[in-house]
Amino acid sequence: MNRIELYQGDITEMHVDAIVNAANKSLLGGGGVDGAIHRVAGPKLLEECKKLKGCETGQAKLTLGYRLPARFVIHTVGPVWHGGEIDEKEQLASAYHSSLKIAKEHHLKTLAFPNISTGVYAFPKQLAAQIAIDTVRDFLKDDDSFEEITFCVYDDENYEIYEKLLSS
Ligand code: AR6
Repeated sequence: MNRIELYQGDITEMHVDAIVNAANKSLLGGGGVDGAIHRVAGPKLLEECKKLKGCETGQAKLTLGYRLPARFVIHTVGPVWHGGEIDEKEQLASAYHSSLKIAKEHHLKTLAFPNISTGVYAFPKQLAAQIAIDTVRDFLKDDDSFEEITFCVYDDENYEIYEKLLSS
């Protein structure tokens, strides 16, 4: 059974147990997918985020989803791309891994990821997709708790990259 799916669209509309947010270390909102998630979830999400006291790069923290269709939001912080020489690849893998781990700890079955770090944080899309897919596939090898992990892509370039990689 293939438990990895590809979907193109707005992650804030997804009916899953949790959506992952590509946040920054403050966890106090921002632009991109982070801004969209806070807009749809409403002000209670920011209230809860304030209590979390931030998050390190590569780590993840969970909140409720409030007005989102998703029950929970897993906020993770991807690395800013600086050329690839300062552990960006490991940090991106860690952001995916930490999100999966916290989802599993909370017995969540369905999870959707955006393309972490590939917007404002400028991580090369092809490399980011390879790391995302490898990390999720690796996690699912020893796991039977998830029903479905969806890669939610927004732009056509990421859609084409994921479509190719997932079929190989
Ligand atoms: N649904 C799904 N994907 C989306 C959506 C959406 N509604 N909106 C954008 N994307 P980015 P980062 C895609 O910049 O690079 C924020 O200000 C987008 O096309 O949101 O990790 C945070 O607060 C791209 O492929 O996140 C941080 O400061 C992907 O989401 C910083 O940006 C990630 O782009 C994080 O930068």
